[in-house]
Amino acid sequence: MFSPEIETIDRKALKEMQLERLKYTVRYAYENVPMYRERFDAIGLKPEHIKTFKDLENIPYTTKDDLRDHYPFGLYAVPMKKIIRIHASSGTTGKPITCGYTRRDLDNWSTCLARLLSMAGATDEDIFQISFGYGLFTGGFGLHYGVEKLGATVVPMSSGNTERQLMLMKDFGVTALIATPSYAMYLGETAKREGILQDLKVRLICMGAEASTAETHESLQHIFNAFPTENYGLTEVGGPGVAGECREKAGMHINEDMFYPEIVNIEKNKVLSEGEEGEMVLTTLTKEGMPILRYRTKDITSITYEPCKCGRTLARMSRVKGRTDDMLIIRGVNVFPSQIESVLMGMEELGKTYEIIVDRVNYMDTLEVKVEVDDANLLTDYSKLEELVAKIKHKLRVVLQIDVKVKLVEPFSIKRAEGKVKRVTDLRKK
Ligand code: DLL
Repeated sequence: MFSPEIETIDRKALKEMQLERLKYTVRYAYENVPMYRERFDAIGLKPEHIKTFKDLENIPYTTKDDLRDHYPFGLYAVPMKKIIRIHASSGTTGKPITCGYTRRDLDNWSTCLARLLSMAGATDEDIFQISFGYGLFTGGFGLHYGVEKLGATVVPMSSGNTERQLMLMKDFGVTALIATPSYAMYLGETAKREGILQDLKVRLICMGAEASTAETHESLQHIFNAFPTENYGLTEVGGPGVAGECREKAGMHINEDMFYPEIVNIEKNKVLSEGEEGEMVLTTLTKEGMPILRYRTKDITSITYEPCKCGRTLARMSRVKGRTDDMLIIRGVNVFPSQIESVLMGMEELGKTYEIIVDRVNYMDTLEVKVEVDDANLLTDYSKLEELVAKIKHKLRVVLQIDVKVKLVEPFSIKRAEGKVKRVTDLRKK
């Protein structure tokens, strides 16, 4: 363990530490960030009113729009000379949002990541290839300094150039790969196609930045003969490093000394209990550069506080089911792309890449899934093809309760993503 004193901390002691840090952060944000002071003053709330975890519920949420409205540096709590790094996330629409880090923030950030990598099973003997983009995106640099803090070797490859990625993985004897799940899959299937899988020494795959399913993890484990894990985070609270899986793969341990998580039902404005599914809301506990109170992540998950078999006492969040804004409503039925992925990735006749196309025809929503077959020969055998389409449709119907149109296409015919993958095209929005 990288920080055993924190990772196995007695929960009562953790709660005390969190409450103290929470009170400090609330006061710090109030005194140094005008937006928070104005919000508190508008409802007559003072930092000293926050005495318990329950009191936290009186603080209004912070949203992505708040970050956009204060672009670029309006939410920073320190003068710019104390900010030594800036990252940003563009999202798909609108202005980017930024996050500013002080020296201490960067140090805490790399500690968070070193912990997550170590709980995933990495040691200082591993050689990591980082295939997340380096740049304003938090993935590349975030993981980079985490690997260095762990004392392992970094190959700062960045994203793209798949052939070269594989060449270096082989030549450098890379033992641990860091990538999005979709890019890890692309690397795996390309290595398989080129017949070099047996030359790779990858034993660990650390993924993050996009949703994945148990079936995707199993496929990757099978392809690389390596242990897949994932970690979670977002630019608004500093990037990756919020939570990650240990070897038990029974949820992602949250770095609770640095982040205070709540699971909230936003419509009812209610903080939910252990095990209940809702939106993750995060408050930073140690951030100097840009403290954030009650950030609405839009990510749907749940939390358990049960101690883990690995010996850690840090709470665990379940795999993210999806984002509230990624949820599709098809003829009144809620559909998460992750439900479709679970079905497709669990079928060995299919390849690992798919697309979801939503449209409206004659006032009716339609959902089409386009997926690659594993073996191109299947596309020439009409009866087998029909049979497979029917099987997929049936499985999707069982999970989604709606009819889905299925189109099977040739292996490698769908464009691969090198960073975050975009699987859904919603033509209704046009
Ligand atoms: O994706 C930070 C990150 C980088 C996390 C590398 C892990 C590894 P953003 O670009 O701001 O930051 O996107 C944040 O990505 O709100 C989730 O919707 C999604 N996301 C991140 N990790 C996971 C995950 C980075 N493990 C948004 N599972 C978040 C599902 C994830 N979704």
